[in-house]
Amino acid sequence: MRALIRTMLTAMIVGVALVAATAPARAEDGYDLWLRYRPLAARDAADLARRAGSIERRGDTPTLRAAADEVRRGISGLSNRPVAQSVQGGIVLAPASDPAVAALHLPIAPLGDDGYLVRSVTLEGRSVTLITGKTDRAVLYGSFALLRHLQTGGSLDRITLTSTPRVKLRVLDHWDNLDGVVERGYAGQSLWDWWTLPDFHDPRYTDYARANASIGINGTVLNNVNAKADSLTAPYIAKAAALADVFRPYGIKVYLSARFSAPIELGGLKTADPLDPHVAAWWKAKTDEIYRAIPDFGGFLVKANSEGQPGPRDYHRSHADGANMLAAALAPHHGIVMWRAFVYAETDPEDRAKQAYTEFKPLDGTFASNVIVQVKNGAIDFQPREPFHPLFGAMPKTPLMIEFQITKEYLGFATHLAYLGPLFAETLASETKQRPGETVAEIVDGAAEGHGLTGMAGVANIGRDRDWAGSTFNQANWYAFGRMAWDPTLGAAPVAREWAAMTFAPSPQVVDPVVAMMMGSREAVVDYMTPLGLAHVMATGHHYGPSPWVADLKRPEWNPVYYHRADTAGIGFDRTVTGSNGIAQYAPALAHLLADSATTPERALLWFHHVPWTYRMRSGRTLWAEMIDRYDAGVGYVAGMRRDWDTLRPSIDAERWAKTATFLTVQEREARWWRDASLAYWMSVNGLTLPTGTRPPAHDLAWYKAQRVANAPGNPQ
Ligand code: GCW
Repeated sequence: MRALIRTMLTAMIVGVALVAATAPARAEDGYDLWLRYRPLAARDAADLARRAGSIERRGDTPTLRAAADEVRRGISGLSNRPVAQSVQGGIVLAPASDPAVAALHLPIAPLGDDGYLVRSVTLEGRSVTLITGKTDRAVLYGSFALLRHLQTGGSLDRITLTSTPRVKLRVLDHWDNLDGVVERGYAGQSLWDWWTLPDFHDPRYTDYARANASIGINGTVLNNVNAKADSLTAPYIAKAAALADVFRPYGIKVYLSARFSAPIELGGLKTADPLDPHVAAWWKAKTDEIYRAIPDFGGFLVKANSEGQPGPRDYHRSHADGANMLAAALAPHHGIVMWRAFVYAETDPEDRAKQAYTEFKPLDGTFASNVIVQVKNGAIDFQPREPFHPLFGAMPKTPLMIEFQITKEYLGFATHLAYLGPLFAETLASETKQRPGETVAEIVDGAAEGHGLTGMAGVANIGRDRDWAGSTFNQANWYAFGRMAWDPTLGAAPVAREWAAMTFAPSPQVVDPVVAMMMGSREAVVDYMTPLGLAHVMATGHHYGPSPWVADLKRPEWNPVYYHRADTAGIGFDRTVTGSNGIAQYAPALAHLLADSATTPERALLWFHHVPWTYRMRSGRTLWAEMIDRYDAGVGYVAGMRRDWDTLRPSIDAERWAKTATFLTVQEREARWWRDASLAYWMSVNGLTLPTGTRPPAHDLAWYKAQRVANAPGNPQ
């Protein structure tokens, strides 16, 4: 009996010890993002330790040091043992110029500057895993690729990993104000503590750079496009320079949003006219000053003549005049201008969706060679779903970069789970029909038109929240943006799989259900907010919650009724020849399809057509019945995600599980709110009833209209 008790006790102690050995050493609060490096299963960890017992770095640059530090951190964590740097490592980081690497005659040339090769080789008589590429930066990217491989279930056995980025500028746009408020930010205050910069380098700045480098991001615009001239003053240049110093080893360049009227506000000039020589001289001097502090400064991002921002149109000059003037100041330093095409004017009665094209298309071919025009994914404004912007494919002589919004201004802020990979992928895979088979991705990566300057920008969702992005699943959107900017053809599901394996655990029991939840989540948001091509039906100002009834705002195109045009007869914005003829901005072959509601994809029906409530859908249902079905599908999907997440509870650490579970409860409640408020309003317009069996809205329309969301985050006052 005693012996039995002793055996049981021993078993219990061993059990406790085993649990302790496998339990995460650090709290899982989301801070580590997808770079958690938690121990692999015992056998894999031992195998890794055997093959990667030490790490060798050939070269002593800040970038190589950063890369080797990351590999050491990652391998130590995954193998659950300390890993040393030594002169003879199982993993060797070396640029291709290293004589021993050069002697291997590896296919480095096609990799370009940033492409990497990770391969099992025999180097000077030893079997090693070599991480190499033309530049130190490529070695850094290769290091992260190797760690990703190991975190997602790969081993070091006969490994070959290689990839070259298809897009040159892979940039995060921070809409961070100098007072710490992030416009459309739902993850707390700005990461940049301008007050303690340039002296204090918060360790988070380094972790931010690590995270970005791990997904290939190589640029960051520090301040909001609704810019203050102050960011161009000497003290703020010094602060930006301090950040640039932290980011440089990670291959990340700093850019600034430039306020077009800065020569007046800072320089005391009477004008900001881009053709005025004093204005040009002011910008040249200012640019030179920035480069003295930040020798590898990336350049300027400009929002001009849009939503109250100053710009060249104030002086009857074109957007090209404005962009080219800045480009001339930057050119000697190899800097670039990212000039936004997001323009529309309240004085212009033209369909808002047409205005950017109307303004920019005639300027094709007139921009300086270091200007890239930054075009939002859709023609209105980061809605849950928009058809691709008609400028893609329509300005063949001008490099265009695409701008996505990673922060979820219109998709439920931080609380709603909406994986944006499918949104990015859907836009990138859209066929322009300008030339046979041409996709938006091929415009963005330069393949279609042969531009060398290419780019993808994402409006960041990062703040000072412990988990950076406001929720674990929002981290996936940051991750997906970076991965798809590196390669726009990767696909949303493979990227989600990588992320889920790294963020939670590499087992199919976790990855499969998590990815399944993610993949339908954005469509669910579309369904419960803006089904079948609806857009811009959200509440005023903060943009949270439904308000399709709003009709009294100053500018016509700020009102939801402008977009949905619902009346007793039907709903939708007629962009055919009988309406705004917006479809004519697309290639003729596409315009031809969009001209007819029957050949328009149903997901974009109400974007292009005003159709009767009784319109027959492909399902055989009326439009009205189909809309109700979509709203219900959206709400139902969220309820399903909540249930799926419940079943994952044993596999996910407590803190991250609980926060997501709570957010899913919020999302389900709010999906219902969207559905019910929308249905109540549509019924007040169309006078129709709900089909039998349909759940009626929980309240009457007056109740929904009376709802107020106070102090919603991210809303510029
Ligand atoms: O979506 C709108 C946002 C504004 C933003 C603007 C833009 C930075 O509501 O907050 O301003 O787009 O992209 O410039």
